Amino acid sequence: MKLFFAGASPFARKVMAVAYETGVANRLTLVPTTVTPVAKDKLIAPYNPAGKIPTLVTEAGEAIYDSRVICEYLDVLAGGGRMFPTGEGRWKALVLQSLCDEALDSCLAARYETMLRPENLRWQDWINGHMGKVRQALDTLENDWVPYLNSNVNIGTITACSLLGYLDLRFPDEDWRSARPAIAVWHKAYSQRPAMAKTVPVV
Ligand SMILES: N[C@@H](CCC(=O)N[C@@H](CS)C(=O)NCC(=O)O)C(=O)O
Repeated sequence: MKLFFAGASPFARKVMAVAYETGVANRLTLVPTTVTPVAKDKLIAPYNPAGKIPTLVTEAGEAIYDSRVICEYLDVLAGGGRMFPTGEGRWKALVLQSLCDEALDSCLAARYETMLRPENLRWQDWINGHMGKVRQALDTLENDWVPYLNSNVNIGTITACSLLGYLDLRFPDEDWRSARPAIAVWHKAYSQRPAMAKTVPVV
């Protein structure tokens, strides 16, 4: 299987972490690429009209995207039910994934506004609005999710770790730890898992 990915992408990190957790990483051939909304990779477009990474091409040549779908596909390939709990437990894991995916979408929206948009067109209210959503998600993690984070390993916790790792990489001045000591402790410990240690984001 071919995975279009980037070493700094938190969404690609989710996929690689699931691949390591479930033991299918050796079935992936990684195709490094750099994409932004204004610089597409023409190799990805035939598979994913959005042109985003991660995009997976299966052994049968089928395209699978986005990260949520790829992660679940890999979990099923490995037998199912490991990173995506079945039964009642499924919903908590998926909601945690969505909480953190939404925050990541806002991180990217703020980053593109800062890094990509020509300086005279940048809109500070847009950046503030998106970073406000990120901070709200972090507060929700700190206030509501710590017992869950401390006692589960699944797609939700992988996504939470990817979010916090991405903040450290791209928003080093965002002091997310000071007011949120419990998720800071969790993140430090969870980052030691081989699946997370092997996928630390790099530029
Ligand atoms: N919902 C998608 C989001 C993927 C995403 O935004 N990836 C970024 C890189 S981290 C990207 O491809 N950006 C290029 C673009 O927006 O065109 C997922 O979960 O895979």
